[in-house]
This record gives sequence, C-alpha cells and structure tokens, in this order.
Amino acid sequence: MALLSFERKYRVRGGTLVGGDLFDFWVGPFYVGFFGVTTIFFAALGTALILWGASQGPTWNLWQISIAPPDLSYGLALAPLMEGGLWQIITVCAIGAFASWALREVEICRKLGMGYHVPVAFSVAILAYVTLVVVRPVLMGAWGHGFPYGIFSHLDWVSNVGYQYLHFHYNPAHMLAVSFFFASVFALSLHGGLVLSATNPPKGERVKTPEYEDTFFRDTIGYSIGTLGIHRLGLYLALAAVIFSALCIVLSGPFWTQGWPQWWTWWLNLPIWSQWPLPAA
Ligand code: UQ2
Repeated sequence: MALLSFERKYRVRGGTLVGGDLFDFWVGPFYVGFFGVTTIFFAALGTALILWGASQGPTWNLWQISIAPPDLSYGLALAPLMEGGLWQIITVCAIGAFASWALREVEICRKLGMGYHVPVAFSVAILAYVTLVVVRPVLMGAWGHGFPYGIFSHLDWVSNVGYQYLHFHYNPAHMLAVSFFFASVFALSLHGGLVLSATNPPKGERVKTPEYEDTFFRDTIGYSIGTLGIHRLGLYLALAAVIFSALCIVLSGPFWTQGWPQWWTWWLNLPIWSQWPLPAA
C-alpha cells in the first residue's frame, strides 16, 4: 500500500491515553497528542533555561558551556538558581520531555495496533539517564553527584568518577555492559551485511529469499538464528548493554565505595588458594 493512502487509512481517532480527542490530530507528518504538547513544553523550557544559564557566563565557547549541579553541601535540598537550581529545573524538564516522548510513542503504537517494543526500548535509555541524575544522587544523599550538562564538563565528570574507583574497567557490571555493546555492534554488522548482500544480486537476477540468508550462516557456522530471531537478539543485546551500564554506575558509590580492583579480593580469598603453599608432607 502506498504510504499516502496508508496514512489516510490509519489516521483515525482513538488510542489516546489522556485528553480524549482534544489533541488527537497531526501537524504535517507529525502526530501531536497530549504528550506531543507536553514534549514541546518541557523541551522548549529546558532548552531556554540552558541558553539563559549559558548567557550568565563565563563563556559562549560551545565546548566549554556547562550547567553544573549544586554543591554537595546542599544535599538533596533545592539550590539557588545560579548555584545548581538551574540544573535541578533543567533535569525536571529533561525527564518530563523524555517521558512525554515515550508516552507519545505508546499512543502511536495503540493507534497502529502494534506492540510496545519501541517505547519499552526507549524507556530503558531514559532509565539510564534517570539512574545517573536521580537514583544514584538520591542514594548518595546529594544532587551534586549528578553529572554537569556540558560537552567537555560531562566528559571530565565521567573521567573523575571513574578514577574515584581507581580502575573502572575492573567493575564486573561495566565489563558486561561493554561486552554487550561490542556484541550489539557485531550482531548489527552481521545483520546489515547479510541483508545488503541478499538484496544485491548480480545484474539481471532476482533478490534472494531468506532461505539464502539462513543457508549462508548454516554453511559457515552450522547455525542460523533466523530472520525474526536476529531482531530479537539485537533488541536483547542493546537493552542488556544499557541495563548493565545503569547497574555498573549505581553500584559505584551506593553499594561499593572502594576501588573496583579491590572487589576482586573475593577471588583471591577463595579457600582453594589459601591452601597454598601446600603443607609439607
Ligand atoms: C541469521 C539470520 C539473519 C541475520 C543474521 C544471522 C537468517 C537475516 C546476522 C546470523 C546470526 C547469528 C548466527 C547469531 C550471532 C550471535 C551473536 C551473539 C552476535 O542467522 O537469519 O537474518 O541477519
């Protein structure tokens, strides 16, 4: 079905979560909905506050602009605007905009009668952000543990927090997260390469069917995960990467305060090693 006639077919009332028919309309190609309005509201307010914060100095250098969270001494209280209060309001706007966007995706899924996989996946990304700026700061007792909103400043934050735990690559959840990121890239390169190869036959020949794709992998490694399976695997790998990323940072501080290399002393302390050297016969 051509895209334009399909749009006429599916652009029907209903599926909204709140507001009934009130915002149930499109602007050009974009569905609006109640959550389209709240997305625009939070995104516009948050962006304006970042620009206003930048205008208060000390620089317009894009790389160096930064909106910092409050000092640790403010704990979990509200801070004055120019001492982290701006960061707090911008954080509320960001979460409001991200959650609104996810709920707008849910409404579109309902209109189309589709599953909720896209908003669920996006929610996992939101969870990672919320873990950094809400969950971990609350568990550690101060908003000052959130990361600053700036290009270089957030990189410095990542580096500094990493060194606080001496060697972050020894964090087992970080190891799993990195491995899942690599596996995601590997799976997408296999999938992208396979699909492009199957749809690029020699001149004059037809595009290959999925059996060819299955057979390629059965011939090379004796196993094909299948055309639906590769997409399930891709979603699983990507979500696992993000979930273990959130886990590895929320463990650091609230649940483990030493360096991550020290965590591995449980391995060195296994009774099997403490028998060494063997007692003399
Ligand atoms: C596959 C298949 C696809 C694919 C890919 C595979 C026909 C079009 C890429 C092969 C994938 C396998 C064997 C899983 C690899 C495992 C990891 C953890 C990367 O079989 O079915 O569909 O695109």
